[in-house]
Amino acid sequence: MTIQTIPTRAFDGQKPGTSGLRKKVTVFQQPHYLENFVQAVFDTVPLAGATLVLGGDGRFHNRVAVDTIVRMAAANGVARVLVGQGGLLSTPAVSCVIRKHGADGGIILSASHNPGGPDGDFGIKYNIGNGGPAPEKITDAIYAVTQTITEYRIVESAEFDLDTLGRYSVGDMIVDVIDPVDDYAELMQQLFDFDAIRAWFAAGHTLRFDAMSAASGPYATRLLEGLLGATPGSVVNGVPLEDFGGHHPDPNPAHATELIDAMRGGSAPHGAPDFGAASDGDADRNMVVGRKHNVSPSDSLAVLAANATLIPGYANGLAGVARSMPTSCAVDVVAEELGIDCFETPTGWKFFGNLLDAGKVTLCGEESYGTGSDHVREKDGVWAVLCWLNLVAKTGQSIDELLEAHWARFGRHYYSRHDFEAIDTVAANALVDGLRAKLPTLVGSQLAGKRIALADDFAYDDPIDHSHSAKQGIRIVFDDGARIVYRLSGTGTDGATLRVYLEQPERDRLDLDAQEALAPLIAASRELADIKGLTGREAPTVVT
Ligand code: VG1
Ligand code: CO
Repeated sequence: MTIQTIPTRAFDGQKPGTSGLRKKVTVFQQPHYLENFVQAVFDTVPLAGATLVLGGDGRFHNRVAVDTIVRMAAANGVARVLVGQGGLLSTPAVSCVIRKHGADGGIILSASHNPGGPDGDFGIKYNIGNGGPAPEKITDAIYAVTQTITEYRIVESAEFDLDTLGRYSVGDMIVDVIDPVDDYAELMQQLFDFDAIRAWFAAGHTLRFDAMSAASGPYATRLLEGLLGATPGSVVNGVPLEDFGGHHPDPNPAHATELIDAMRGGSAPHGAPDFGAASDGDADRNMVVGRKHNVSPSDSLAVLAANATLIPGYANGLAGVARSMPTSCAVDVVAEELGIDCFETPTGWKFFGNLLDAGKVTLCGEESYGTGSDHVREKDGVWAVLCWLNLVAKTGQSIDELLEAHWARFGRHYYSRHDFEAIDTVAANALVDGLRAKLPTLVGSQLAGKRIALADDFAYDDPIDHSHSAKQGIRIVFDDGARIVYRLSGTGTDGATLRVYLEQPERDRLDLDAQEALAPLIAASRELADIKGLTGREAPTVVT
């Protein structure tokens, strides 16, 4: 095995965003582009002699990238690589495998909910030994290396069969091709009441899980149809495709329309299923859908927190909970009632890692259809669906009944996110700068018929490692707890995406349409930021 040292030149813009480095496939196909980033990881994190987990969501370019990374790992002295068969490992499965096998880190190949295929997106992310996304300190260091890199190391070829389970040698390095589902399925069986869920299915209840032709398919099929006895065919779009069937693998009401139609009774031959769910490209997001309601992710976190002790893995209660800043305060109300801490972090799962490691929180979530717990260090789509199935099976209540009972007890936080995608980057920055400039004048003034109580640019001081993260989103909070939040996306690959998050808490009026309940805030959010004037956009491209 000859190690080659290949001269290279730095590329601009290899800065990881909210969740790794995401670019168009065509950008990743440039010679040396992926290699530079991977070498920057090896130069930043000492992985000589280490065990590394490797896999991706199966999108176009996944297999090419797996081969390159295995050859670079061998050249950089890695001792052992655990790679998912076919190059497939969901994001939560990577986290699970890192933890279970005591690996030193992992590389995940995914652009998550972004579309795939030759014209779609690709991405790469480094996870640390706790199984979670590398914190900013490490991603900043990786980025610094990419700016000055002059060479990378690689071996010419790696002889192993990615499609056949087993142990291979690549020079001195071991490559273990592992079943992508086994470790994850075993962990799920430790957390949930499989007997109760099995009995629920055996009683004739039905489920539709839309894997959106992405990574959750094999996991959902094994667990739901295989181990839990859901009728074969309950998992739809269950085979991962390189282009996700041409769809946007994003489980939200805008992109999982077939599922929503089925749950409203539209296309199902025997009426709507009892339980609806979907997951994203790399299986870390989830959407839970009842016959009547789509469960908003913020509500999902709150309902799970309130009922966690019904799930065996959480029977002893929760140490605390955490939510990203734009996520609604529904879970805060539950935490207060339970007498546990509730942490507010910046957007992105990496900010939950320290809190989870320190045992300060058990559950965490984001408004972007992300929910998770201390069982791994990533958000976890199939896990969230099993949580809800466990609650439904244990209580005998439907998704809609659980949700309505929750609102009746704790009040309802009407919530919506309006995205203005692919807007001009200069205009987007001007909009945010304009809001920042206005902040000092806002407190005490009236907007949407209410008084503004707080207006700031959210900053976070990590209570564990004391790192400081500034400029994490503009918050406008009203006297009654309503909020408007603005931030720019850190995962897009086309211009800029402005996200406007809207929240209105209500104690008594519980059955309004969310967009109607939020109408005054929506109008105010457009006016305050002059969205139309600065971006030319009359309306958002996606509403969730
Ligand atoms: C988005 C979401 C954020 C999530 C991130 C990664 O980031 O808002 O909550 O953690 O995607 O999710 P941004 O910066 O575009 O708003 V995943 O499932 O795409 O890895
Ligand atoms: Co994802």
